[in-house]
Amino acid sequence: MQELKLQFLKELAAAKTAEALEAVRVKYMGKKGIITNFTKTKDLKTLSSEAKQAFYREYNDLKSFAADQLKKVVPAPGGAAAAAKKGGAIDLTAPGAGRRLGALHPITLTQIELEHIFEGMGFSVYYGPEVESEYFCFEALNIPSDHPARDMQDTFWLKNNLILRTHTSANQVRTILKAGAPLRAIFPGRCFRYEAIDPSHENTFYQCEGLVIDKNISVANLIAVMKTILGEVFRREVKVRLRPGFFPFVEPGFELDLNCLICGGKGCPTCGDGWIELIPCGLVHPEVLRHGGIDPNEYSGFAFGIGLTRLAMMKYGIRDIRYLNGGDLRVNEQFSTIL
Ligand code: FA5
Repeated sequence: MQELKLQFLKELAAAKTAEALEAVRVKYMGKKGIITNFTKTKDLKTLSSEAKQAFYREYNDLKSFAADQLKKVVPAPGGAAAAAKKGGAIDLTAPGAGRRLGALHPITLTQIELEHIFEGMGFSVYYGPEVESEYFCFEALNIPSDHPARDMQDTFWLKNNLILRTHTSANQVRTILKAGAPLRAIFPGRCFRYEAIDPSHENTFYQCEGLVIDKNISVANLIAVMKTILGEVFRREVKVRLRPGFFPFVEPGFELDLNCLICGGKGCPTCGDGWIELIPCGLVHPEVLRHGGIDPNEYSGFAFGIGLTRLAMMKYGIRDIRYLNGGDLRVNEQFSTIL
């Protein structure tokens, strides 16, 4: 449903005329629309009653969300003619009702752009759950409960022992189990950490994980993909540095830092020392492959975790991460013409 929602939003934002908006309405919310008929395409018989309830709750939210979005931009059926019939004459001198078009959030814009670039390179896009189990977030990634690496990501725990995922890496083993090998996938999404907030740290932020599993994968493949992505996103020469980094689910592991585009590398409150930590990465640890049922003697792979929120900041010159979650329309409205 997340995918469907994003697809709907993309098409709605791309529709620039009344006809195009109406076509989007019919496609998704018309009598034979994709959202209207979404439940018919799913086999719900096997679901437990709680799962069914959760499914319908999410579906109803999606329907009202789509209806609300459409209400904002699609004119009422019949428009002025219908109004004239109902209430008699219309005052043609009255000011128009005005139509305030919304704008996609800069993080959403960056996510859509990354999805397009990766899809062009043969990657599939998966979205994992934000409420996650300890197993997929840590254990399956070679981080047992007593491992000091858990302290690197301060975790929000729920009362039922589930957690808010601290990183999109939580989707690695889930996806391997679902899609098997060979695999080329990205998983963009929201992550949560109990963090002290500053210009480059939020408690709620986005990452875009990437995972490639195939035969004879090496660090050279990883670097080639990283270079291509940064070239496509920034469309200009950017300075990066690669240094060793430790993550229990990759070996070897690296930190790819971007020379700060806010200060040009001089050092500023956003980056500190002129470099911004952007894409940790490395070759997939054999233990992770084993958790996914893959033989590490046959397959190898690489993984990376793009700091999507920070990438949006660098791309659009946003110097403080707090602007992005602040809900100040003056920030968002600056992006209304981009797509
Ligand atoms: C991780 O989360 C690893 N899962 C990344 C990874 C994936 C490594 C695959 C190896 C292989 P880290 O904690 O460094 O790593 O976060 C990754 C990126 O997310 C950071 O470089 C940064 O850009 C972004 N990030 C992390 N914490 C925050 C935060 N509090 N606010 C904003 N962005 C953040």
